[in-house]
Amino acid sequence: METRITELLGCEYPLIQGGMAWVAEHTLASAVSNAGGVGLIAGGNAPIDYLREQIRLCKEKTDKPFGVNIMLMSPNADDLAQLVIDEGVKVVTTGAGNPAKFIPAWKEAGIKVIPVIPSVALAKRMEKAGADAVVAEGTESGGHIGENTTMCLVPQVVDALEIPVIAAGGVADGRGIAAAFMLGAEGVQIGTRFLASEEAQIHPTFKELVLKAKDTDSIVTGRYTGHPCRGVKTKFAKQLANGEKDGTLSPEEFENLTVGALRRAVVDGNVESGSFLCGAIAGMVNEIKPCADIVKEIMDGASMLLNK
Ligand code: TUI
Repeated sequence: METRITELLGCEYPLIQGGMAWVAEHTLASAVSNAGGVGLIAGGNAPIDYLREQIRLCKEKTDKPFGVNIMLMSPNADDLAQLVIDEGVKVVTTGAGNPAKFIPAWKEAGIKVIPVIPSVALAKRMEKAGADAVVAEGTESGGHIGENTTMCLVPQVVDALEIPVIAAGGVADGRGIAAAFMLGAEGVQIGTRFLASEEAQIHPTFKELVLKAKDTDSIVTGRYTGHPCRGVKTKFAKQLANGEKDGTLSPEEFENLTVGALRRAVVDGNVESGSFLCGAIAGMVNEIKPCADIVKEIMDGASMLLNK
């Protein structure tokens, strides 16, 4: 399935793995790359020395292209922007901000630059700034999200840009890819499906929550802080949502409760105070498999539908 994305990234399939903070480390990223997609290591808020090690370990595990996701709200974003150049990373995606100031240096270093964007306006700014492609991320996605849905956002971004568009949000099988392609996307980004992979180095409780989730089991919290996030509707997430709704939690109290909550979910499996970020498609994820099987199954399904 060749598109401008497979050509741009030098991969077999037009599929990149989501840059999930605390989740996307070298074991997962290399497994997705070895399966023919493009795996990503997530920068999140992690220290630079840890990320340098992750990049080097990933290179040991795969000779296929892989990338790094830079979360632009991280205090380490500037250092990570330089690290990807120093370490010869081939692909960079960005999230939670506008990466325009970094793009010239990344292009100079030969890096393929793919900002994740939640709106047409930002997509246009990224194309002007020199991005090679964009990920148009619908509100169905896990983690930090915008308001527009994948179904509405993707075709509008496709119409507005010349560069290729990767669709994200609500894609977890071949039907999702086929649908994204019908909207004009030339690739997909998939996150939630890989939470339930053998290689995902996350607490078993997190995998269980994803496997058990139904269609209505994700929730968005934190709109009033300016950083809305989608995750599993645990008791803790419902408490946050209620506090936000009825005004019993101020934005400051909300922020205090959620500091470190991603780590508590991913590393500790702590359901009392952890934020288990995942997409609205979690209800469709019912089995833990190796990444190679997940990628093959998804791509076979997509090919079958698109060849019909
Ligand atoms: O970035 C993500 N998803 C994330 S980041 C994350 S870690 C985090 N922790 C606490 C608070 C916030 C994040 C967990 N999940 N997805 C890509 C994405 N980017 N979604 C939305 C955006 C975005 C939002 C605003 C991109 C650009 C943007 O631009 C604003 C501007 O500066 O113009």
